[in-house]
Amino acid sequence: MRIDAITLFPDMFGVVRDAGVTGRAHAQGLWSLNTWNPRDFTHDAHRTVDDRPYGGGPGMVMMAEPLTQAVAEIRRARALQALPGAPVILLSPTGQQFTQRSACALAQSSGAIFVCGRYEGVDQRFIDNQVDEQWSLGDFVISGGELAALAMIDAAVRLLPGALNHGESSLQDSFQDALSGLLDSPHYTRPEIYNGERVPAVLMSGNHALISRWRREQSLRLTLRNRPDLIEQARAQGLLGPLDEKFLASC
Ligand code: 9D3
Repeated sequence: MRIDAITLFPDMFGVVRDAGVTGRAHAQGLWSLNTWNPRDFTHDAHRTVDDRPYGGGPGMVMMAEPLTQAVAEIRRARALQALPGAPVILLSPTGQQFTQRSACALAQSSGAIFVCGRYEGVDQRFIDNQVDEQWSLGDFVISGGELAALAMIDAAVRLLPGALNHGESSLQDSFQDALSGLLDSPHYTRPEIYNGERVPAVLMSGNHALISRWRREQSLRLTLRNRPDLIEQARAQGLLGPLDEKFLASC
């Protein structure tokens, strides 16, 4: 998977390229990353990438020309390596919300060209002519597209075959667990007693049927409390059995 990112802050991408699971996957050659600074596609002395909004209003708008030139350069670079075309994805607070489904789709593709906005937004003519999709991280405001792109890259890369150790299963994660559709249950490790608090006895019992049922009930309780929408979804998909319903009724 090849990721290209157009960004005024290329240093921010060092984190995902160099650290943790995504850093190891990068070192293994499972994915590659190239950053492109719009300032390098300007021609004026001040290397201007933004200007004031027509019609007035606060803040600045990213100009179409440097972004368009960057996309053209990325397409040339990809073609030179005989790589297939990649969608241009603008990170935007007005985009479609990114989900685990989006992460799976990205992980199964040959990559994407991420455009990270800064300031108030991007000239609409660039969006109309160059952008295939717009993705948002969720309903909150961050200062630019970079942190959103980093989160999305991380979410996709960890799904690449070979990215996780055997121990680090992505299958049991919340949302990824296609079988349950519930949030993950709590975890405990050594010591057995910490600050006077014991690990739940069931986890020490060696009874795996009992442990499974306990984890299921913890998942149900947590999901009901924090994400009742996911309980509804699981119910609609027929993922809750009579034992689950009985337990939920007792919560
Ligand atoms: C008052 C209008 N603001 C929109 C809510 C202006 C504005 C704020 C922040 C315009 C752009 C930004 C920068 N944010 C992103 O580029 C961004 C983002 C986000 O803020 N939230 C969630 N996902 C994303 S993806 C890119």
